[in-house]
Amino acid sequence: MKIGILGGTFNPIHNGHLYIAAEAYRQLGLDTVWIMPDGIPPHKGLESNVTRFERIEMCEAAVKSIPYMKVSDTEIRSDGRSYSYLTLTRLKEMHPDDELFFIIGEDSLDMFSSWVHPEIIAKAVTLAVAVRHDDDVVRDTLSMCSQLKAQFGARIELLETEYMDISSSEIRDLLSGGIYPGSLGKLKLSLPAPVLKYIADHRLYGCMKGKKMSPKEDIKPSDFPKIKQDIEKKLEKKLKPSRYTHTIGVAYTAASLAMAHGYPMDVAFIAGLLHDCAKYMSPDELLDFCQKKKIDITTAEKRSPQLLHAKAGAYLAKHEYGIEDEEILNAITVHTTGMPGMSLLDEILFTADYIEPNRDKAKRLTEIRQAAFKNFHLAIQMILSDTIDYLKETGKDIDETTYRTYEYYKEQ
Ligand code: DGI
Ligand code: FE
Ligand code: FE
Repeated sequence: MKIGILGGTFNPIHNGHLYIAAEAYRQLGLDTVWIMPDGIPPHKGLESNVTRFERIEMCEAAVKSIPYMKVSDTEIRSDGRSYSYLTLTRLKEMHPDDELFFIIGEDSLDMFSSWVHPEIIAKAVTLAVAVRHDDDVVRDTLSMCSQLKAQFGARIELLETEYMDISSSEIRDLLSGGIYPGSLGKLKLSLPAPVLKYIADHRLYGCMKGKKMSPKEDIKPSDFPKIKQDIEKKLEKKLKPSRYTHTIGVAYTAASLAMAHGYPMDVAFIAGLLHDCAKYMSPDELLDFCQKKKIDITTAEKRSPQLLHAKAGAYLAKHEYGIEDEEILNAITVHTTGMPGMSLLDEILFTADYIEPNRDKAKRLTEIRQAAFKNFHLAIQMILSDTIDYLKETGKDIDETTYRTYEYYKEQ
């Protein structure tokens, strides 16, 4: 087999990386290309506090729809310093009968002789060098190639590529200003859609900074206990004791799911606390309230007004509890019926509401609880399927959104 290996920090992976990988595949007739994120590179620390787990998941999201690419965790698992010569010899030992192509840019070729043990690398792999389509650059690269061939016996293949004006550091800069209409165009051009979604869902690179938690400021770890306490005090006065107990259960379960799936746990906790904050209202009161506040009411909600506690809850969270974070407000809005393509926080809240420890009526609870931490989307699909069954059995009207959400997660 001919295997291409594209190493890098991938912080984050972007379309420039995928382009080079695809050109190597095409021009060299490779069978597969492995995207291999590094551990902590010897020469630089990471500038953002993105974890290796998040970098690898972004890579996985990026290659998901490309059949010939996969993500290799060989290097990222090696703790600490990861020198290319070590990783590449290990890979060669693991695949003695395959031909390995180490894909690098022409700028890295200049540095090659200063890498640790270039002669070992030259033995283990063929270098596939992406060269910008430019006469001067090609000429310089060719002369560098003959030098390296003579010095190390390197095997080198050239890849003709177009220059792409994309860099991870520029993407990080752009993201740190927030995802808003002005930055979205460039971000969409630079990043595969599933990677951009992952970044937004997991709030990486400060991209949600513009969205405030409260009128005052974002939740800082030091503010969290106070915000939590204030909301709890208010809720305890508003809700029946059993509803309050459920609420606390949802908050802690949402925080646990956030830990498991890589979402800020304090944000998930606040969403959990407030999700049923409108539950003290009767169906008639909910209808009244929503009419007064000009919240639109669907036919399904007219027939089953208790569904409106979700929308009314989001309204109260904003106006009574001072929450401005759109992600939290949206998660509350959709917590009862779900929504196709929910955000990570939506999914966390939707699931926490169903599985929190005080719940005991639903069937398959043990299975669903376990799935929620192991195969998240399967858990969501099970919840929707069981909810629809339950609503049918009890002769209740099923909101069209619930159906559409079920169809969506069945496909996932
Ligand atoms: O507010 P909670 O009781 O904690 O939980 P929830 O917000 O998920 O509401 C649960 C109720 O909502 C449960 O009885 C099922 C019902 N429900 C969910 N989807 C639909 C629905 N009810 C109707 N009528 N139609 C739906 O599509
Ligand atoms: Fe609810
Ligand atoms: Fe609830």
